[in-house]
Amino acid sequence: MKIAVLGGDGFCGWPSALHLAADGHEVTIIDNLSRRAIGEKISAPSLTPISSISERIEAAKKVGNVNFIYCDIAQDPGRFKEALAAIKADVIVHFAEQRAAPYSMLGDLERRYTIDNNVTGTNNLMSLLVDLGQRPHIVHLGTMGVYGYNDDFGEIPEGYLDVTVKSTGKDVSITYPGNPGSIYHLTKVLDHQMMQFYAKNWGFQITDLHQGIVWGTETEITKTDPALMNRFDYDGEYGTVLNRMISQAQVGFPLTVYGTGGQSRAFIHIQDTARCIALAATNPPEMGERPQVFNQVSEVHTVRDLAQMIAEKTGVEIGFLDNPRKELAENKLMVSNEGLRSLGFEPIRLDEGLVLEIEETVGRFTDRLDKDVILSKARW
Ligand code: USQ
Repeated sequence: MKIAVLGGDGFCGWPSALHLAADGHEVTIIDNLSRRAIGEKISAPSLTPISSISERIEAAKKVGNVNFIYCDIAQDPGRFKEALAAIKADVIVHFAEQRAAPYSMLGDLERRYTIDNNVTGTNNLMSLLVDLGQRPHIVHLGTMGVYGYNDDFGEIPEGYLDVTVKSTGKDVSITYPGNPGSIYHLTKVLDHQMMQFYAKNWGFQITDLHQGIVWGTETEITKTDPALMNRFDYDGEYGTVLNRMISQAQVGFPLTVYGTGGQSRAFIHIQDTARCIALAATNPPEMGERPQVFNQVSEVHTVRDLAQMIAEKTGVEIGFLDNPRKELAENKLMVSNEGLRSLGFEPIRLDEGLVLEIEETVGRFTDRLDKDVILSKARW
């Protein structure tokens, strides 16, 4: 198939694009390189050395058919339209969004940038496809954070909740109530609503992947060539919790557990992200149906349990910090991941991959770690 990967230079987009190319698809990455630019602006470097986009694409040609178009899909709809018209994609995977919750909560500029970039980018995509008369399968990277973390509705289903309406007694399936915890998470709630409208009105096939917190760095493919290496974020704004703690352990920095660490979250390894994207891309819903939702998650842990696991394996201390975020101090989390499992998804387990990650990837680059960027500046 012809597959366009929007945001294919980022942490999840890059290994997913390579995986799709290795599967034999013709892949075009569309990206404005904003992740690299924000990294420089806020001094949030990747722990791993990553190649320039031209070096990446040259190396990717050995994996499969990969091309690159520089385009800002939110700011430059004209160029974006030309690219979509030329590619005529069968599938469009949409990662092209500002993806860090703490970054989105730093201040007015970052709140507006995140909303403008993410919501306009998604609307531009859908709206341009309407005018072009194209109906590719859209695979959108959403987040588990759209559901929020109260456990009033029991196990979190995949996108939709079966309820009985009190006044009529009718059984209906409604969109799971959005309960975002940051401006970033809010944009994914808005994206979902928008895509639901486009599917209903213009007949699209859409898959929304509500993904958990990604950990790990490399996939089987990115490991094969230093020019293909994936980025690894450990700073206070872009680093996700498990990768942050893995890297902190390497330099003896007390593990930054926010609050009691009783926050339960869903996790997935980066290799599984790439696999799930490929599974989703090749399994579209029926045309015009409301978006199909898969919860792209492997397992659930509390932050505290993860910190203990890393402390036991490495001997580093746990440093409990006042929680800079507005979130439940303790929560239960049960999540269904039936959709992807029914398509054959067999997740990598955290206890199997953790030591390997610490030793093989992060351990090689600890001299590049800047302790000054570990603590988060965002407060809400
Ligand atoms: N946390 C700590 N210590 C840290 C960093 C985080 O205790 O040093 C805690 C946070 O308070 C939070 C949990 O760990 O309770 C997760 O934080 P995170 O920064 O790893 O994840 P989050 O901000 O939710 O965002 C990340 C990605 C985002 C993705 C989301 C999936 O940046 O793109 O959508 O994970 S999910 O959280 O399932 O919505």
